[in-house]
Amino acid sequence: DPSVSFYEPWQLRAAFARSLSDMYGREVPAYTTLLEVSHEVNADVVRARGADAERLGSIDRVTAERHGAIRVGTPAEISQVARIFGAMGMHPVGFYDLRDASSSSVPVISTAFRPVDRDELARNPFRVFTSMLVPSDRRFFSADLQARLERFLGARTLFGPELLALADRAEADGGLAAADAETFLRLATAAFELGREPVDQAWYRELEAVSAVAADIGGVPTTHINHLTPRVLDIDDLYARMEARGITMIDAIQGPPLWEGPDVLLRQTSFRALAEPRTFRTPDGEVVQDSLRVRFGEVEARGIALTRPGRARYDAAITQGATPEVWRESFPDTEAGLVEQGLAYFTYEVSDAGAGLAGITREPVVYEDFLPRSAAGIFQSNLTEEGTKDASQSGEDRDADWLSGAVGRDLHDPFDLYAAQVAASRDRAASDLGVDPH
Ligand code: OOG
Ligand code: NI
Repeated sequence: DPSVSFYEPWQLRAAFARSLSDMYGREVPAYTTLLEVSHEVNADVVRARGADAERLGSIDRVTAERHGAIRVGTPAEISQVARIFGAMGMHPVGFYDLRDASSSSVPVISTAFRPVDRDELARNPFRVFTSMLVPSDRRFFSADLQARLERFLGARTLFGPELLALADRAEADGGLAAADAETFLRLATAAFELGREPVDQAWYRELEAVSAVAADIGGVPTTHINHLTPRVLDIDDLYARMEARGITMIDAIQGPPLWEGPDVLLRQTSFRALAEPRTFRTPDGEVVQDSLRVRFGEVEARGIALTRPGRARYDAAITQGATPEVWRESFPDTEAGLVEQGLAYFTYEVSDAGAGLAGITREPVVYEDFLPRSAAGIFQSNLTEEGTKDASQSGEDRDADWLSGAVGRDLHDPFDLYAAQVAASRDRAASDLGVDPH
């Protein structure tokens, strides 16, 4: 944008999300179809429901809204990722351990980089689910394979020195001058392009036999965006329209069912990973064309953020099956019911009720995070091979503190962030009304 001479973190974030989206659209044309259909669905919902359609975010926010998913191999790599996202005002939130999500487990632990302040979220809520391989987990990797994997990962460079220097400068100075911003955005986008170098076939296949995700991360010398997910206001409609266009979707929409009560947390679905051409180097040195199916097109609908008790209720309901019947037994069918039972987060805004009277309106807080169970499902639904896992071995302990150490930054607790948003709104409302909030 030639009118901008200095890019603040949110402008870098918004520009990066657009740039990644353009790049991913060129690499995965079906993603462009998904965007088209998402826009059609959103426009129809706004037409049909009016202001109510924007209850969980303005249509401008929702239209630009994406989440990305990336996967890296080592603490050094994830700490570099944290510097790049830090430059864009994106901070690590939450800890997800996908290694023992029962039926579908993958050898990674994850966090999500995203803006944490209300105003920053409103400007652009871009978030990236970021996973890191755990090569020391004996359920997946032998000591020998771990050693070779760590050697391979230790020898590669995902993010060059110029990109990292610009990232550090942006974070220290609160942004970048236009020319530097342009370089930063170009290098950051390029870092997530699909690699063109031939893949070592034997190495890739050896890892793939253990876990397709391990091969995707540790079988290639570069990283890439795995998927970029737009937000829709009616995911059931989107699902039907994609199938009508002849695009095969995974079997189900994951998360809560379609029902008459308020939408909570997250509902997600995706089209199946498409075969993308990749070059391989065979063990006898020949370069051959083949294909890999690792990247897919996900789409999501976001609902209201749940409190810890609300989340416990959600987890219990999901294990009983995400049917409308289970939901009717588990959740009240109005926002007022969610408030009364303390199940979800709402902010309080002072509005002018007319005739000089102030009114207080209650606004739902949109869920900004992810769900480990659907995350594992999303990983797995797009893998063709089950992989092998030795359940008799025990997994290496990896918790939020450990990941925080690897990332080199504190991990925010998502519940704390939502609660702080509610508390801030109460304070604002009280001061607007000139009363003591306590
Ligand atoms: C990340 C899977 C998690 C989501 O939306 O839950 C995720 C991955 O496949 O790398 O993106
Ligand atoms: Ni995703």
